[in-house]
Amino acid sequence: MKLVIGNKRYSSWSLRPWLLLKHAGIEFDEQLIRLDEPTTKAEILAVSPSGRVPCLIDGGIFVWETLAIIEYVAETHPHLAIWPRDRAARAVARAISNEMHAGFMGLRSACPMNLRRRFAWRDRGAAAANDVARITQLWRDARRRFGQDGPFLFGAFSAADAMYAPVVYRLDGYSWPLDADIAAYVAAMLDLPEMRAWRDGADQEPWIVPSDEVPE
Ligand SMILES: N[C@@H](CCC(=O)N[C@@H](CS)C(=O)NCC(=O)O)C(=O)O
Repeated sequence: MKLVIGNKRYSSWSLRPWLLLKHAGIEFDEQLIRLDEPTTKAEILAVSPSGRVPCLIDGGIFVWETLAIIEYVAETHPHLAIWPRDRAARAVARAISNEMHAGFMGLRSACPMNLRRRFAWRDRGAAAANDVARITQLWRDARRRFGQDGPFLFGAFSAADAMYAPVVYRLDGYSWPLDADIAAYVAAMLDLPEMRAWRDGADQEPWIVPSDEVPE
């Protein structure tokens, strides 16, 4: 299996399946295509028909779109609890993962993922604040209903945590003020060896993508 990803510093979509595969202990090769270069589009289109990363390649099978990749991994590794085993938990995990995939543009555009910078707290606008309010509500709800057996949204780490991993980096990197229960979840995620490894990878990248740099 090969996972094609973008710059670790910026590519929030690439992080999600990378983290999931690493945390599950699934072996894969990694191909990084540098974003925002003159050759980027052609290089991505050679593997991903949407022209976007991530893309998972398994033999002759090409899977693009993050949630499709996650479902492919779950289907090909049924012995692993990629999604929670409990049906009610799994339904909520899929719902909140889709909610992440389809939305939260306020937060995503006001606070792009940028692992090489830390920002002091300041108001990032109503749209971002509304998104964070909704995200923290759904995290709290998942933890309260299904999180008894571990520090993650559904207790054990699952695809839902992978889907929200870039939000964790954003809340941390933009110094967002957090209630204690949400701060504990963020800390548990940041403490994952795979989250540290992704950040280490980002630290080694010299490349800057100007459109992803927020002026302060
Ligand atoms: N809906 C896609 C979004 C993928 C996406 O937007 N990827 C960005 C990088 S984070 C990308 O490929 N950008 C390159 C480009 O547009 O040229 C998914 O779920 O995978």
